[in-house]
Amino acid sequence: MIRQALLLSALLASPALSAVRPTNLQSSVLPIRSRVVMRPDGMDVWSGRRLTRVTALAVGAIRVRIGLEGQLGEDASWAVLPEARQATAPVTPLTWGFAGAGLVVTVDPATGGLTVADTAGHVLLKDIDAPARRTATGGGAGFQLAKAMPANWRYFGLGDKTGPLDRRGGSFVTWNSDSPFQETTDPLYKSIPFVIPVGPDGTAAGLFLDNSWRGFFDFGKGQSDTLRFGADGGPIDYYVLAGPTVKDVVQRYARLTGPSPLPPLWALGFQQSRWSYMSADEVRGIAQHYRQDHIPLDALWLDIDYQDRNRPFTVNTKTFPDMAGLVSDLKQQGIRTVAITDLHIAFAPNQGYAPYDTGFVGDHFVKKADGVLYVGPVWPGPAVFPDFTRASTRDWWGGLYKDFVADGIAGFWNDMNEPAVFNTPSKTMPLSNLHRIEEPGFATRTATHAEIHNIFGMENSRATHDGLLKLRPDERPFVLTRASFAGGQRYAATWTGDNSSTWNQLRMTVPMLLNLGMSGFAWSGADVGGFLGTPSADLLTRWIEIGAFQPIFRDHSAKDTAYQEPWVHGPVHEAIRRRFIEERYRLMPYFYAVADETARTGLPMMRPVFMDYPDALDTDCPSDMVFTVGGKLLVAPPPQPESPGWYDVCLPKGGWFDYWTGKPATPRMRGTRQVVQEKPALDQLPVYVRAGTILPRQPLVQSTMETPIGALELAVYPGDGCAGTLYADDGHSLGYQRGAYLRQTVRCSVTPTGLELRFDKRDGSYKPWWHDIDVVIHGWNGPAPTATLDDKPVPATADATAATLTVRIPDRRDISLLRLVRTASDH
Ligand code: MIG
Repeated sequence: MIRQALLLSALLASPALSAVRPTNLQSSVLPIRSRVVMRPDGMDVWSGRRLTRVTALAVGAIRVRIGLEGQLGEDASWAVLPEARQATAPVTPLTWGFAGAGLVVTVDPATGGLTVADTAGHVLLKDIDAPARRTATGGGAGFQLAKAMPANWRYFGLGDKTGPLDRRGGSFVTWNSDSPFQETTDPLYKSIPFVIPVGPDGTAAGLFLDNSWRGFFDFGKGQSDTLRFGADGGPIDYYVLAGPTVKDVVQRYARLTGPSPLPPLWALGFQQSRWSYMSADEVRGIAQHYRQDHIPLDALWLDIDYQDRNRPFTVNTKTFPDMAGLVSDLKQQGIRTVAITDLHIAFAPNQGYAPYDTGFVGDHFVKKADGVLYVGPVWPGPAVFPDFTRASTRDWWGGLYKDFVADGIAGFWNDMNEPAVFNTPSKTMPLSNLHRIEEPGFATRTATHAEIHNIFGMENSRATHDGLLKLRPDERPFVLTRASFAGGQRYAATWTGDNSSTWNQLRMTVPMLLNLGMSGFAWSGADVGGFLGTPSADLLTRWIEIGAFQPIFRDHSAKDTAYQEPWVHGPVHEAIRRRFIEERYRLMPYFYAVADETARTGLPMMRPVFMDYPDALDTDCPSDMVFTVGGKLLVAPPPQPESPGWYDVCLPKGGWFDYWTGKPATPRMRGTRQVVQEKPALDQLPVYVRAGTILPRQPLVQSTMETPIGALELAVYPGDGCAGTLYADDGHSLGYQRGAYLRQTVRCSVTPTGLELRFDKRDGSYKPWWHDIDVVIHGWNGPAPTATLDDKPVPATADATAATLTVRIPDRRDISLLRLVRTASDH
């Protein structure tokens, strides 16, 4: 035993794994209770009847499937892309294990338990005892796994659960629930069984339990050194993703489950919603108020009361007599319309309600265990529930959008899709209800609601997404879903559901959205101003300030609450709120360039600081409220936003600029940390820019539909690795997938005599709106230099007070060089 252990630790410590000779796997030195059978892409471990199959995948992950009774579950998944599951990687056999996919997996021969390490020898995840065991849950079909939790590791992910950013010490249930929430409410609307363990030096891994049943994750709450997780049924099927960094893990997870696709540009604008604007006239009034007050706005949302008797896919023609007219009038003002379409279909036989009639004829509704149609009460009264796990039902559902699409409605909102059911203690349908599965990889079979529940909302949003794509084949679908599962980011953006108008809940938006972003959902938001209750003037102002830097920026509130549009608290608050919404629009070229990065890599827009600056893991600065936009803008709201006193903001090592003044930040050292102290007045939010950033900005517009007038701005913050990316396309079609985009990197470097700005060659064929570029160099002291663009002189203006230098140049499509040389006397 000891010899074997020494051998294992030597292997794990060895960085040069390729140097390790393949060894005889069926070693007979020790009392062996497990048997390893190598496969070209992994191994099978037999321990008694238990089979553990470990497969190395090309995305840089291993997949572990365990058959406690010798039988593996279906090789199928709602979450993981088939191509990612099927692309396996070759492995190098080791004594009791293998190296492959950037990981080293070893088996404890006594227990069959697995240890997964990286190639540098860091243990990432280690089974405590056996690889899994049965539990009493789910009538004995449940299972549980236990992994060691080293004392100084942190755990992120699981989507928008409540509680601190670090899940350690918490315990959570994965069961999609209609749960208006408070500080510790669990479970919530989405289930994303994905966790990112992170070591103190930033070493990271991913852990994804691919199981749709009711499950749980206990991060050392039950037992402080043990991560326990499991589910009430279904296959034991999980993935361990290689790092080595958090960024790598998030990108691998995106390759496994699909990245959040590029949203339409308008979805990044400011959006106003309410449950509900009760008539077309009221909606027009809101639009008019926005335009009169010059507050930018891109979308207005119609909640359930636009419908006839809360029946999805109907319109109350008394209050909304001309939907197409309303939508087109709003569009004239640069405002898109989004409409809610809940999944529950009114149980209304023989009433000429087409969604029910066609759904019934097509046999599209979920049935009870006895085969009789299931009817449950929701907003329309008695309702039936589409069987979204069937491809044919999703097709039918997608077709229901035909009229709304013809009316020009731009986006759709899938609410209540946990699914929520009224008047029942479980808040959902009976677990014994039967769904039919028609899905490649799965056997065509029925499945109980217990198996399908957590993926039901995701399949609802998939049906909506796919339907919209069929109806408008060249438009990016925009769907907002409340319930979802791992992988659901492929189909829809999401929001955190029913929050409240309290200061605490404003605070909670940050860790919730950060963990959603690390769990694949880059496009997410929390109701700005809070949904339940009425925000004070100060709270709404602060919320708009912070929301302006979060991915989905939508003000929404519940019935029986006061109105919370930006103007409701008078001109002083309105002016502050307007200024922050405007800043969002000025920064739109940067937001959009990050969105392009997200679509290609899976890296979210809103990130924990440590994602780009691992030294931030090492600070003792309060960090749950701090985040970056795309890694370059660091937003540091007050940890006590209701009464900000002085607080420290830790700036990761390296240079930073104050975004608002444009001047270099002047942090003080506190131990090894650089710290700035802040005490922002109500109209201020601390934001810093990383030195070495080039931020694209644009002139103010009232909507992303409006063409900016003037030049594109490139705000240059000199520093190490100085670069920025320009991205543009038409903002709404799929043309970008066929080359109709613009992507261009711009780099800057400080030279002994000044500064140089290099434009790389532009990618893609899209012609942007701008003809000129204003290069604004921050931290420039002294007079204007000699400025030449590809050796031709261009005018440069220095502003001593702002410490900026502005150079106007024509748009640059090709490689070109802007050279700034201080005149000899200024050297
Ligand atoms: O039972 O459609 O979370 O955003 O305004 C409440 C009405 C139903 C819950 C959603 C909320 C929405 C509301 N809905």
